[in-house]
Amino acid sequence: MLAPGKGKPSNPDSLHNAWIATMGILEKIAEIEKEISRTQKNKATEYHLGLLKAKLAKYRAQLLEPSKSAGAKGEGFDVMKSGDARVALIGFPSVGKSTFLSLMTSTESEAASYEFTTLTCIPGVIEYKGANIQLLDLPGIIEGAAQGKGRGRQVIAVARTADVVIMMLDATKGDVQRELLEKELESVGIRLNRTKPNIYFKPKKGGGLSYNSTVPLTQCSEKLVQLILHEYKIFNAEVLFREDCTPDEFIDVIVGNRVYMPCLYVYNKVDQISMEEVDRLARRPHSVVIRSDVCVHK
Ligand SMILES: Nc1nc2c(ncn2[C@@H]2O[C@H](COP(=O)(O)OP(=O)(O)OP(=O)(O)O)[C@@H](O)[C@H]2O)c(=O)[nH]1
Ligand SMILES: [Mg+2]
Repeated sequence: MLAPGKGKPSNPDSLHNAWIATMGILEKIAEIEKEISRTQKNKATEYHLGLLKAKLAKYRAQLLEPSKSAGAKGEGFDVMKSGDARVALIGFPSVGKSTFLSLMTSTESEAASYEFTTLTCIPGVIEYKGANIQLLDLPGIIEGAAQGKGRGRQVIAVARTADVVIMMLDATKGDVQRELLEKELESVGIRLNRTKPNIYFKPKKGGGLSYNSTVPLTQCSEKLVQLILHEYKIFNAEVLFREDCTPDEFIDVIVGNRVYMPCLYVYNKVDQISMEEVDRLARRPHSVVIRSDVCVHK
């Protein structure tokens, strides 16, 4: 379905073709992921693994290209950026995102005990030391969100525009939610709490590969770099490693459209777990523990 006034109506044939193409790519991604997981990591397999990872990144990029026939799939919600910073609330359904927005801002976002209560993006403003912070409540996302499950793609598109992501987690659900969401965001090129790899990379018109490093490299070699570049049909380029990066980081640099974003892990509903557990979660890096269903007078 297209939003009113956005693009032409989709033709069922082209939608069907787009669906078949997507299924083909998904199958290829699943095959490569399987192969990577059953390949032992050692010196003898490093080239094979590097190549598989380059292929995986390529198929994932194809999956994320907005398809011409499938309408506004890759678009976010229409919410204007405002204030000094934008914070996106990302989390599974019913973890308490809307409760938190209503608690922190003067905006009320409906909260309820059933899943998928929020269906769109609801902005609120937090004023802190003279700064206006735009807090965005978003629909819950689930596994497979990056491939279009639920409103996953739209939610992720909004997350890419944020300055900070708050990953809200249900403290009673253990680490499963966090691992799944990190995987989803990772697969669409969002890198959480990591800095951009310090690699200079410039494709050239000729002259072959000029490969150099200013530090000893333990994870990449000239041959591996060349193999990965060939996968992207790049035969002439200047590559300078300024830190000991992994093949994945090198692939990120070639692909280029990665976003490096700070993420705060917020464990909500700590009233439901033991003090020892609260203490354990609170000591994790980039993590805070909260309870958001408290009544306060604003
Ligand atoms: N025990 C407890 N319950 C909470 C807390 N915060 C929120 N809840 C409850 O959790 C349920 C879901 O809260 P919502 O704020 O609607 O969750 P959401 O993440 O916005 O959910 P979706 O919009 O479906 O993605 C509601 O029944 C809230 O009252 C908390 O800190 N402790
Ligand atoms: Mg909600």
